[in-house]
Amino acid sequence: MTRQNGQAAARMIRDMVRIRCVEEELAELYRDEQEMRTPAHFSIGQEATAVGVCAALRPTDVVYAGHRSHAPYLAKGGDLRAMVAELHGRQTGCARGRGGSMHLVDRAVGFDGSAAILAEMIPVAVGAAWAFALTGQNRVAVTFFGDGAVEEGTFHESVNFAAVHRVPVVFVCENNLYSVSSPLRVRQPTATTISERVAAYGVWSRDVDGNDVSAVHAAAGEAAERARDGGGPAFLELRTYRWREHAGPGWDHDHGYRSREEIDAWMAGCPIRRATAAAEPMVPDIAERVGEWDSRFRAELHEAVRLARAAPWPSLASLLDGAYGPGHHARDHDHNGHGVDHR
Ligand SMILES: Cc1ncc(C[n+]2csc(CCOP(=O)(O)OP(=O)(O)O)c2C)c(N)n1
Repeated sequence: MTRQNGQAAARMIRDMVRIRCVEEELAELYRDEQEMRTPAHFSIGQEATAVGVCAALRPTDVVYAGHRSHAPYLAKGGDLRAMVAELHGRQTGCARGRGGSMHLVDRAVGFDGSAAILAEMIPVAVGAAWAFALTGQNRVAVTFFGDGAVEEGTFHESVNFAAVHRVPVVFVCENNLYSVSSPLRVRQPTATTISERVAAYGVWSRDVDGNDVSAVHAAAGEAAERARDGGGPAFLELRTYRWREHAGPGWDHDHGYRSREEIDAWMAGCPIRRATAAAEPMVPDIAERVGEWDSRFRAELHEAVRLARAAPWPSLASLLDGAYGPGHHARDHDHNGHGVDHR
């Protein structure tokens, strides 16, 4: 085991700890106050998927996500303060306070967007990746979505199109076994897995332990490099589990749609704990470092919350900026919020 491997493992653990700390602190604030009025879908327990995949990408690659977007946004390097301001509806938010938790974006780091409509960003990612291929850019697009999004027609259209045109896109399905409270077995055929069905399109497809960050990283690296080298699209089914309720900060042990034993078993397989144990031989002080990161990231989150609360709301006059409709013209903004008028 090399020092480099140890450093890479430590970086991924750090990034997972950051997402865990940020989300746990946000969940506490959600529960105790009413400052953030956007529905939020936490990825607590699922951190290895976003971190393992994004660690395998280049800064010039782009990522899209769905409603459960905090983790991929942060893993791709999205600005934490802009995310927290967005959750507070402020002008300084990454979507200028208009999008909330499910519409994060940070184009400066290649987190090109997320949206609340299931599977909506999948064809967008395919389009972006196809443009990269057509213009000879050595970049890939990655799209995160849940097992529920696989039931949308546009998912199949997108996979079909990407397969036919050998589009450099990586489809990342975070299979956490549930769509809200419906288990996978009542929604999809049980005789085959999602990755097997996608393989039937002729797409390179892998079934991966999504709570093993090294396995996710290795599979994503292979997927991205194949796509980059003209090998066409790739699909990853990452098996993981969300610890909290579908939307919101609470636990749902008593809701009756999944058993206490099942939740406990998945929590015992915590991706951060597993990665830390695996890294110990290479990085003997890893547990100590995790402790330091833990306090640092919780403090970082509270500073971001303090800044967000002090930030201005979007002005009423700017309400229709960026919107299309009768009686006004589209007005786009670049990433820094400077208006670009197309009139
Ligand atoms: C087209 C569409 N249908 C229904 C919904 C409502 N909805 C929001 S999240 C969700 C469940 C999604 O499950 P999955 O894709 O597995 O992702 P997870 O929440 O488990 O991460 C549903 C049905 C929606 N947002 N969009």
